[in-house]
Amino acid sequence: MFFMLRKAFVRHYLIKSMKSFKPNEKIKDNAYIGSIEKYNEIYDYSIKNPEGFWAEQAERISWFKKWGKVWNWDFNKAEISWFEGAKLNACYNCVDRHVENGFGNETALIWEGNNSSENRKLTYDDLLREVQLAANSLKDLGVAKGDRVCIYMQMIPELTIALLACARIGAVHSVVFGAFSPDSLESRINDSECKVLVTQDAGVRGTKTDIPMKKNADETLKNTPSIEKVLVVRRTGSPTEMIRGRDVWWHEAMESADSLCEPEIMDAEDPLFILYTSGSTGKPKGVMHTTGGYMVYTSTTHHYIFDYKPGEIYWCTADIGWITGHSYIVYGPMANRAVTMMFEGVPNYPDYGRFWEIIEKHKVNIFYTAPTALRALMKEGDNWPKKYNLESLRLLGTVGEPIKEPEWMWYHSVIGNERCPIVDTWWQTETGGIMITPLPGVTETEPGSATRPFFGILPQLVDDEGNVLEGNNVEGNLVMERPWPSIMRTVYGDHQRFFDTYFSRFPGKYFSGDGCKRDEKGYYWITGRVDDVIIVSGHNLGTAEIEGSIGRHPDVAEAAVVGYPHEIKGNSIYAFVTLRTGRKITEKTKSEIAKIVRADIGPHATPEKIQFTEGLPKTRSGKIMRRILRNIASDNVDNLGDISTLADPSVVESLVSERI
Ligand code: 7RM
Repeated sequence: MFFMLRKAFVRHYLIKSMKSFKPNEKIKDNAYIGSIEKYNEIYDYSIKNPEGFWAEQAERISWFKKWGKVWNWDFNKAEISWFEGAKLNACYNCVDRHVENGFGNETALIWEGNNSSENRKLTYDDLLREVQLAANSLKDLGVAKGDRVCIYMQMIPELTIALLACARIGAVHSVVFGAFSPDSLESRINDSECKVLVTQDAGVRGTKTDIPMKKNADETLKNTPSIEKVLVVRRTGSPTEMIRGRDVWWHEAMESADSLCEPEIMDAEDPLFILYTSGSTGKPKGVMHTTGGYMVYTSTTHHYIFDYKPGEIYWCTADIGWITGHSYIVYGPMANRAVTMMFEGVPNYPDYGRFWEIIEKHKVNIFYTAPTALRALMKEGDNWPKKYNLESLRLLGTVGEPIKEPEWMWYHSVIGNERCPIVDTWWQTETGGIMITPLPGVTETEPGSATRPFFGILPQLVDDEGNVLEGNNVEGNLVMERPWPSIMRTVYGDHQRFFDTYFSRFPGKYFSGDGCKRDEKGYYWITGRVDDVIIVSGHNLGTAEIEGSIGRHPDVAEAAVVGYPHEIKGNSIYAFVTLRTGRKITEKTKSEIAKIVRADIGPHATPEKIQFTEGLPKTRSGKIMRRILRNIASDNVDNLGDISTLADPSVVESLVSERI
């Protein structure tokens, strides 16, 4: 009993902090919003008159033609549109208009290479020139409006240029994270039938100076019939096999391309991009975003949440392979004419001071990173950040998973010198932009809480039966009552799956898949996923995908995968594996399983622990009860919860005693 009480207390303590931090006066005086009263006033207006509010915010975007109706939606059919009939171009908004307004010689992009000796700066003029050449290069390869282009690259300027070039000609980009394996690349290309692949000869990251991107792609391209051409950026100059008639060097294509390319006139609801994210079945979902609402929402949120002022240096450390890079390195900041930074390397190369060195070198003002990076850096002690001058920092942000008090406090005191507000931003690939967040100079923050909804966002907590939990001090499933401009529009090629995943669990509402608590102040505290997705170092991994991969080992009968807390990665993967009868358990089996997962999905999906077991805890209908496995993996075995619905409760005993 004492044990259970203590555990409950510890859990409560971890989730609910006692600390709170008032907005700093200097920030408050200069902030766009600057007081809680003003936030409340605008928030109330945005909820009472959403169409009026979003029509006003939409003015920050340049439209070739305005919309008829601001929104149309029916969550019961998973149908949503914003600014329908309006015309715009995302690339024009991120580049051309800044040049037309006389800001062409201002910096658009600062690129910091893996080694600090490698730097590039592109002005908006430079970007306009490069983007037009790249857009014409794509056209020369046969890409037309509506075609899908897969982009498989590392963090180099050409990646941003490739995105904007697609947007310019109305092609739909599908960025595949550069560390994904050839198999993952293959299924993503085939799912959306991409016509062209843009990649690079080799990648450079940390101590790795020759990541064989093109070679990986070639492996994939044996099984991707839709790909007609491959555009290859030269990054390292490594020997690269080019296939005649299919592969084209980026620099050669750019040389022969026409320098003028008019931006395509797109409808607000024309697709802008597809980005794959793991789901609870093995097949990744192609999250599809459209143009108008996405541009309005990402630019509005970037403006208010990062309180971005002209000339400030803004650095989001995410990879453009994830939604955070799409929305808050490229589209949001560039629509706002920000100076956006892009970093090719990793936080621990050449040493653990790399982030702080870059902040000092480029005088970064706004820094947006992930809790997993903070934990890894915090572990190495305060001397690394203390070696550098971090006085340029004005605002800090986090995203990707719940941030716990120790790393929040470290961020606040050691990095922010107790002077910088921290915006803990909750959102998803599916939401396109930040949904729940503090505002600088406005919100009193508490470590671990994303605090309050952004303008126009109406979150709700519901219990498992869908009953709305009113008032404060409640905990349940996080849903949204209404759409916002950047909500995804469909799962590419599978609208039924879009409906089933997000709108069927709680009819008439968007279900985030996250659990959440609303405290006595009305602040939101995300407690983590309630479905079968594990977040490892900020990467979303579907349990089913990993289980499917483990199952490919010839000795494996069945596998169930869960996450358990990990000091650095946030969560680590624990695999429970049943072997086929008569197969021997050996260390070799373990390493082979790990190898298969690494090859199928990527290194971040490799199980840290593998436990062989005679059986898995299943309900009578055959559904594995992952809740029990999660408790075992987290060593939380005193309180496994109700096991009476199991088909065979006796399996639990051996699972517990043989845990690793
Ligand atoms: C932007 C992004 C989405 C999932 C989401 C949450 C978790 C993200 C926070 C967070 C607590 C946060 N897109 N998550 N941000 N949890 N506090 N500030 O990460 O599609 O890759 O992941 O990430 O579980 O549902 S994502």
